[in-house]
Amino acid sequence: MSNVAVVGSQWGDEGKGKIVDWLSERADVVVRFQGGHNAGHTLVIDGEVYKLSLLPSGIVRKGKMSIIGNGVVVDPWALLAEMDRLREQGVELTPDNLKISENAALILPLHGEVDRAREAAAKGDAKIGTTGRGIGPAYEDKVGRRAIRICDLADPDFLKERVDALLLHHNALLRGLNQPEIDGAGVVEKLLEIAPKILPFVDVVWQRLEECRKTDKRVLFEGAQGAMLDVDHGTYPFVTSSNTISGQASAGSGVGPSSVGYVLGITKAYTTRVGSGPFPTELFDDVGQRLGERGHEFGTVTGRQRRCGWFDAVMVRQACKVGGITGIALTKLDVLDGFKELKVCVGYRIDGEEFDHLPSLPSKQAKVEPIYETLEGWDDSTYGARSWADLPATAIKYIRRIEELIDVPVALLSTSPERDDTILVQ
Ligand code: 2SA
Ligand code: MG
Repeated sequence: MSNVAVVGSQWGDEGKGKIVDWLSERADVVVRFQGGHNAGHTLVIDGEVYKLSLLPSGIVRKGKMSIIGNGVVVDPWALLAEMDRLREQGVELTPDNLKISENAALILPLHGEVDRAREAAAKGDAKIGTTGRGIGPAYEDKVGRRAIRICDLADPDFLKERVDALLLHHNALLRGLNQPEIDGAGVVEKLLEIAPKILPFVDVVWQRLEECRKTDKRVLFEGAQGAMLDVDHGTYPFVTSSNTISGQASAGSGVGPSSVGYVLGITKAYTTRVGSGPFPTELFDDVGQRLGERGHEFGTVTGRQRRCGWFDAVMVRQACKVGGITGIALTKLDVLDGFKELKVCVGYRIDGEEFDHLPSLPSKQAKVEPIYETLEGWDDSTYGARSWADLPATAIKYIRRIEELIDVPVALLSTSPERDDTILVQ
């Protein structure tokens, strides 16, 4: 196995957790390179359920190194709480198996407050439907060059200067809104309180990764969210605030693009989305409801019900191209068991004009009418199938048609949440 990047090819929740776990068993190092605790993966190992949000999935396995890369925004309190939870479950966390990049930006309590206040103030369609974790405001401060970074925790005087510079910006906004200003000394005090718990894990991550390259260690880059939530390539402004595509694995951890290796796009056999924004194949009828119920489509982070619809081959093809996806892992095929017929979106119509891609203009995205192709369904269960021969012929046809439409091969097929129910496609 070369290095592998695992990314979502739709709007997140494609089932990355299971595949990442499956691959992390075969990797030496697992790296998160974007997002923050807006991600949520549930891992089931030997009957024990682990809920991960910020920590890389490799953390629950012995002998693996887990890395939080510079591209991640780190809420240190959320991180410490997650570490405590895992320790209670018997997971060992030491500076040997967990490394946090010294140049990662922090999420502060004020970021969560700004995130939630904005969402509360936004009217109807303008709500993004964020996870309320402060992700957007934290990335804004990073790009605005006023973020507090992990390394700043080691220098109290410098930290104080940085907090003052940050609050110059935030307090000006609060004054304009007639809101009470934030006291800088209080922020510094809180940060210095947790600094001793975080600093032992801080490291020069790019050097660790360079050592891995030299010693042929296998690295797994663990993406969160999905391509259509990418801040550049997604359904902007209804996106998260980081680049979620494979290109970010390089910049968000400090390795060259050629070190990223194989790009595995996790792809659900239908489509779901949480939060607002365009969704061309969304179903508002009993079919959509059935997909949601059969697929248990509720978010791991916020528990929100996910919107459901048919497979959108136009969107996944676009995700595969912008993210250089080498092969896909197709998940949750069994949710489609028992449908008489299945629809797959093969093109878009906007104001009577046909499109082979999703245009960037939001007013156009909102008007997309999907052009469907209808495929025959299957009666037999595909749940838990462990070989190609266990699949109904029409299910194989469905998979082959998807490959053709997205122009990328299916490399893995996941047929249940169990790790062993995974078919490697040759
Ligand atoms: P935010 O909080 O600023 O990132 O929210 C902006 C939009 O991004 C959406 N979003 C997500 N959508 C699906 N899954 C997410 N996390 C996954 C999970 C983890 C994963 O909860 O299981 O798949 O890696 C996630 N995170 C953010 C959010 O709904 C807004 O539309
Ligand atoms: Mg998820």
